[in-house]
Amino acid sequence: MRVDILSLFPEYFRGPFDVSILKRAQGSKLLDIHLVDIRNFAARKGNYAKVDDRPYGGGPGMILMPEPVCEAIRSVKKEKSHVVYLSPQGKTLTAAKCQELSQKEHLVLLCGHYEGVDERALKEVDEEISIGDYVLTNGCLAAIVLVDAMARFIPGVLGHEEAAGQDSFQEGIFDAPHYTRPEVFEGIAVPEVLKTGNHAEIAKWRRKQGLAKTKRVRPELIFLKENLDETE
Ligand code: 4FV
Repeated sequence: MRVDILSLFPEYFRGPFDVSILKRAQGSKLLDIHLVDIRNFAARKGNYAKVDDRPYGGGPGMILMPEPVCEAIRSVKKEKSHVVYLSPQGKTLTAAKCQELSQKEHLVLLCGHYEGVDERALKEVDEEISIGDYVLTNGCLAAIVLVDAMARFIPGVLGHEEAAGQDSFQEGIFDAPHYTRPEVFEGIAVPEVLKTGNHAEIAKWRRKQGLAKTKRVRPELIFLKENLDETE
């Protein structure tokens, strides 16, 4: 999958994409990430490229101008491209959305900066996605989160032992508690059932534990799941 990430700080992405699973995914050409600097599409006065301006109607901060944003999007957009604008005003990112995006041929990610982007630039955007109900200083972080969570669903990105299919939220509920050696840690022993080798019993215990914690911490997920199951 090709991913073009449009931002004002391409250097922001050094690090997260250069290590571990995402580095390996690029090495094996499962993921082809390109960083585009929106400033390269701005009108230049001398060596100054203006990408932001004050908001019409007043108010704090600056707004990303429509021209450089639209030109940057059009510089990479193809027939099969899917353009996502990362912003707090988008639909909240979920595992299901990550799975859906992982099947796209070409993703174009527009990172928000300043107070946001001129609304008219959104005509080039297919959907707006938020990573959560809080405001970041820089939209690049949201793009990193999306690429990371989405890439896990690309076949071959995760080794078999890390299959995304067994993830939290795959069934709409939390993962079960995990244990590894030592068998007893500071007086706390690993639950007996996990040492029985009885896979049916272990799977039952894990599901029960996952459900119990989901009910306690995120009851709305249970509500969603029950409704989802009913509709399936
Ligand atoms: C955000 C979010 C987010 C808004 C102001 C960047 C910031 C600045 N993006 N999910 N939450 N973006 O807070 O996606 O432009």
